[in-house]
Amino acid sequence: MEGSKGNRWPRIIVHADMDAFFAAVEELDDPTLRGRPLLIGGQGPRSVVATASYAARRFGVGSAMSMEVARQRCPQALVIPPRFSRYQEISRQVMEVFESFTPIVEPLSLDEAFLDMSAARALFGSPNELGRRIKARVFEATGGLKVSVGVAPTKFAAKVASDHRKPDGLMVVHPQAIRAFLDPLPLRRLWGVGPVTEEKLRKLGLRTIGDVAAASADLLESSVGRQGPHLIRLAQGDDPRAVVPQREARSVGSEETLDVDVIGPAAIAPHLLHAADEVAARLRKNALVARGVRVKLKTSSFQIVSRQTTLHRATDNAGAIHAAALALLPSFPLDEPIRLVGVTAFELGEDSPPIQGELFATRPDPRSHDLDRTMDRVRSRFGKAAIRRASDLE
Ligand code: TTP
Ligand code: MG
Repeated sequence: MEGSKGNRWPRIIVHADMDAFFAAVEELDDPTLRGRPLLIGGQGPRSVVATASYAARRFGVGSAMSMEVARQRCPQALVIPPRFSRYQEISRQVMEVFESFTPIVEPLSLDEAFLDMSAARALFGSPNELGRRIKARVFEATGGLKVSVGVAPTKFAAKVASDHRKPDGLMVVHPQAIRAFLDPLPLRRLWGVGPVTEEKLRKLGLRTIGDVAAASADLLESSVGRQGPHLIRLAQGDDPRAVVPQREARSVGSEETLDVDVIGPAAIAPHLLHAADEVAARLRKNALVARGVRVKLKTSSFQIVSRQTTLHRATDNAGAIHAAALALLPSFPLDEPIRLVGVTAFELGEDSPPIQGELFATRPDPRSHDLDRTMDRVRSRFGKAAIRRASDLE
């Protein structure tokens, strides 16, 4: 069971951003550089600073500044030319760590990504504990790099939060604290507000995100057009944007919001079968097999709970996935009506012919495998609704 704190989180979104990324990698690879003022960038007269170590930032230098100006402000800084392939290599390690927490990872740049942890919350403890674990795993995997982490119910709040306590930061913004967190921040922290929009908003007498949240939609629309209502919603902490994974699929899922809520395992089971059918069909279509099976349920009060299990053998069989999903049901709190049922297969691998002697273990029931294939063929010729299991029908 989740703690009562976790229950008020509609979604758990993490934004993670490495500290002084290029400079930190240079310090990692050459410990004699640690703690020294570093400017990463070219030496030429027109070059700009890609990033500065935190020791150099104290002198008022930073990204995108001309190298010339930066060197004037911080003459003792060491200038280091960037090594992009090394940064890419470390970036891959970091993204892999993120993907070990959730398949829903949206990288924004080499050193930064959103993670949607909503479905995996039961695995990693409280949002604070989750943030600590991500930081520790990144540190471990890279051999000593630090990442700042923001955890919040929306992308916008998570992004602002990760920056709030940099470097080596961890900040959790609880759903009920979003407004208090955002309100005092300056206009420029609002997504989509550049210098031009900022000036327009200032002319309206607005100074902070809280001012925007309290402004009238008509007033804002007359000044900044259709962006106005959007900015108000964002300032009010209303940001429904989803984390959109941009990597190759690491899992295959199917979920369905039910026409009517159901209660109890017997009522949930047919929906699990329906989802397992879909998942298995997509696995087969992509010549994949899965070892992990995850069930996600959303209660009528919109709480999401998920549980997962690992199969002895990888499968693309609907029956095997359904059986694993059913076996997870007793570990759910099932006393509330359920409005959404989902099944996800993960730990994917390529489908390969069964090894001799393992035939029956790999394909526990050859007839059920044939049934799956037949259903695929009928569906692909006549559409998805053409055939359903008898047990799928009410
Ligand atoms: P950032 O995350 O913006 O900066 P950072 O990681 O150096 O520092 P911090 O997050 O702690 O504030 O960018 C990540 C890397 O991208 C940065 O190390 C260098 C590169 N970069 C540029 O090359 N040019 C730029 O203008 C910016 C902003 C970043
Ligand atoms: Mg960074």
